[in-house]
Amino acid sequence: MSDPQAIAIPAVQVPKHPAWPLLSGEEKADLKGRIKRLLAEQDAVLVAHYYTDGDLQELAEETGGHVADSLEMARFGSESPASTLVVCGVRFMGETAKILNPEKRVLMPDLAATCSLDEGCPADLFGAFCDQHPDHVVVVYANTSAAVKARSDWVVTSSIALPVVEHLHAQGQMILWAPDKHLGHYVERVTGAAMLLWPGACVVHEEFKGFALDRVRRLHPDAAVLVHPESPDDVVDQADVVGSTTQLIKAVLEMPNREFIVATDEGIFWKMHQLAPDKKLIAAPTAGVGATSET
Ligand code: CIZ
Repeated sequence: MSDPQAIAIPAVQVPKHPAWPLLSGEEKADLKGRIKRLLAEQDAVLVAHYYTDGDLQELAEETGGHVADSLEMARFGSESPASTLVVCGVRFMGETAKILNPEKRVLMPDLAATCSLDEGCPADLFGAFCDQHPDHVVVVYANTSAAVKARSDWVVTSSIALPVVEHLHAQGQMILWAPDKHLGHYVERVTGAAMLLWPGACVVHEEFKGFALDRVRRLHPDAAVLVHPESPDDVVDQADVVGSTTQLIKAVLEMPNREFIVATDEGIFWKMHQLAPDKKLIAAPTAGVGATSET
């Protein structure tokens, strides 16, 4: 099993979520009012990821909570005086909040919300793989379970992966990277570090197709292409900016272009629209419908 390509990672099951009824404006306002009251009563604060539904992001901001990437969510949770953190995101984000705030109560609205990268890297298989490469320093992406993080030497998010790997590479360390092979490959290309890559991938980003993006770019020649590095190489290769969610939002704000083709989960459009309402956002093409977190 020392060849990463030989690792049979489990097929990722997209969990069934309850189908929520579409609420009328009045029902939604009512529900929001109840949630606001409960947050206040329970000394709780809402922390939402950029990939969640816009209504949740709005509610987080209206109630003194925060909308951010996983690193900033964790930081906000630690700095908040609230004794309960309501983490709106996938399971690893709730786990990270609990690791950093063991004394706080951490709640999640949907415990079935998970991440295919996390699901595709079970701790026992991963541990066995690490054991076969004791000479490698283990760097894992934040999108993993607490058990996988516990087996690692370093934990990174997409916003800090490059400087951490650059640092280890400069020290001459051999690196084992998990779980996202596309992000790992991107990090290898930028840093020049050759890493042993766990063969996982994100079901959302893997849907983006290079040939289809090429066609959309021709239709929008003035649009800047923003790509998350969990995407396949032929998508990353067409990017004007490759970056984490926070870096892509910053690009929409700071670049002079009026149009952007965005290759990451469409949940991010809420924050991009909020900060740059005059800019046109185009979802990067997939083989099917646009990308959104199915897990
Ligand atoms: O670290 C995060 O929040 C994720 C999942 C993506 C990103 O690029 O920020």
